[in-house]
Amino acid sequence: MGGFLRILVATTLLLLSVYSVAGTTRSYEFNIQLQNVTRLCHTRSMVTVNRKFPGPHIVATEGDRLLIKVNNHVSNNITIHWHGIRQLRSGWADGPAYITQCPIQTGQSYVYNYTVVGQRGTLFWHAHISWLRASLYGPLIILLKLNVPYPFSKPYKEVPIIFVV
Ligand SMILES: *[C@@H]1O[C@H](CO)[C@@H](O)[C@H](O)[C@H]1NC(C)=O
Ligand SMILES: *[C@@H]1O[C@H](CO)[C@@H](O)[C@H](O)[C@H]1NC(C)=O
Ligand SMILES: *[C@@H]1O[C@H](CO)[C@@H](O)[C@H](O)[C@H]1NC(C)=O
Ligand SMILES: [Cu+2]
Repeated sequence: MGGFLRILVATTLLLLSVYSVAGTTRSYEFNIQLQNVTRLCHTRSMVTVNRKFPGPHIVATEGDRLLIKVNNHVSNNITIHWHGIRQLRSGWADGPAYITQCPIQTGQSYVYNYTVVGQRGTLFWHAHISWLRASLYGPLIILLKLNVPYPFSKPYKEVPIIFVV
């Protein structure tokens, strides 16, 4: 292999490894919609994400960037907060209405854009305006980087459980 080609290959491998350390981008779409939900024989019309209650799982690996596009199709103003995520230089993605952003109004969209740095485990996301968190919430799971072991023996299975009080 020629010297130049060898340098080119080495540079490419270096760039690839830097890229994998920097993490990937994961995109989600949250459609805020009304949905009839039945629990214990009673049916209620509720504000939901993607017609699911609880809402969808967000899954990321430590170091990833998350892009979550929220489209508001209901008459309420909406914001979503990523509970426990340290927003490093991305405060406008934190979610509290009238504190870090104006609410997403009916028919409008907003892209929450942030990286997950130095954190792992199961957190959750919820609405951060009025009482909408009563039906707008779901798990936010941050996986360990590849080849990083659990700080305990590897579980046989993982099931997210959300306690709402
Ligand atoms: C919920 O149920 C009511 C009554 O059956 C119906 O009028 C309404 O369209 C339903 N809403 C949705 C979002 O399915
Ligand atoms: C929705 O947000 C807008 C902009 O902040 C505000 O003017 C309006 O009063 C809000 N609507 C409701 C129902 O809170
Ligand atoms: C997300 O934020 C990064 C860093 O500020 C920026 O480079 C990128 O363009 C943003 N992406 C979107 C879709 O807003
Ligand atoms: Cu919270």
